Amino acid sequence: MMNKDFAGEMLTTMIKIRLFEEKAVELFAAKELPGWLHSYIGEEAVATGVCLALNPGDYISSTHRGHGHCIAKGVSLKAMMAELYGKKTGYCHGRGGSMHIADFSKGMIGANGIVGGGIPVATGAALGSKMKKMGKVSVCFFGDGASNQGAFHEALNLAAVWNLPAVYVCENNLFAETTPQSEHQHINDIAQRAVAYGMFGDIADGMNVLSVYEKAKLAADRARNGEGPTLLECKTYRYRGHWEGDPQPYRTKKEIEEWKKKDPIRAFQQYVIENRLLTESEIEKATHDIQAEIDEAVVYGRKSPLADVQEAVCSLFV
Ligand SMILES: Cc1ncc(C[n+]2csc(CCOP(=O)(O)OP(=O)(O)O)c2C)c(N)n1
Repeated sequence: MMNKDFAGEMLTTMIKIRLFEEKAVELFAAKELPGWLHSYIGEEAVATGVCLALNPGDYISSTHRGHGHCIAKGVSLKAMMAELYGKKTGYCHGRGGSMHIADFSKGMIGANGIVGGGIPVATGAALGSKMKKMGKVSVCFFGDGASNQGAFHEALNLAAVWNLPAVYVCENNLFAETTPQSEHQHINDIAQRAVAYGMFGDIADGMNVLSVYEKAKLAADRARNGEGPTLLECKTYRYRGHWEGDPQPYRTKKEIEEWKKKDPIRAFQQYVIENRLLTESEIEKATHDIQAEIDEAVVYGRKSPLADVQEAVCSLFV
């Protein structure tokens, strides 16, 4: 039910993801962050709507574009930023970087640089939850490209056969790296694939956090009530390149600008103001506080020590 607190949580989660990502982009361009960076800007409504439909103990697995999922599940911005910096105080002690953040205490069971890699992981967690009668739902996020991986088909088939409490959230942002969806699969709606496994398939407007929340809540409730898994496709769009530095010859600036008109944060901000759930000054204050939290995380990441060289070597070989 929409009330002031819930609307505030939805909006601030999306703003936190956007501002974190903008800062990460800036730091990466300044060569402060090593490795690779895949920005989630534009897709904030998906992680936010799905994670707010879950209980704190529920599981999520994520992808190479995973910062938004982590933030929506409540992980520490400091430990995340430190991991992006490759520092000892990061989630993986600086060994994993941007694509490998996990925080089991928050139910965030792992981001994954292997496309589709998180799908069997979340399926295993769903199986564990069912076998141990834990009552937890397991969600995995993945892209349209990942829906062509063998792991996707195997995992969804087993989840249906075993009636697992799983929700498969496909973030269809219309591109798999540089390949448009129309060139890598012969369907528009990935949710159609649910039929092949005998599970429920649904579609949400991934630029509308309320649409995502509503569909994710239905799917999570079904999973928790023993009614089996769901394939939930969220139609979305990434504003930036596949990776930071991507020259993007595969799409036009006009297309990007068209999608920005549907910006999920601006749209929801308008909704909460029109419905008198929040005021502009409340939103301004919340945004200011979030920026301060992110700036603190950056200082923490910057100042933290690098991991010891010995830690880079597996203890088996020392
Ligand atoms: C198994 C595997 N194959 C290829 C790659 C290289 N790769 C990284 S991201 C990506 C595209 C993924 O597209 P999609 O699943 O749609 O996610 P998106 O990047 O759009 O969020 C590819 C092919 C990889 N990391 N892992």
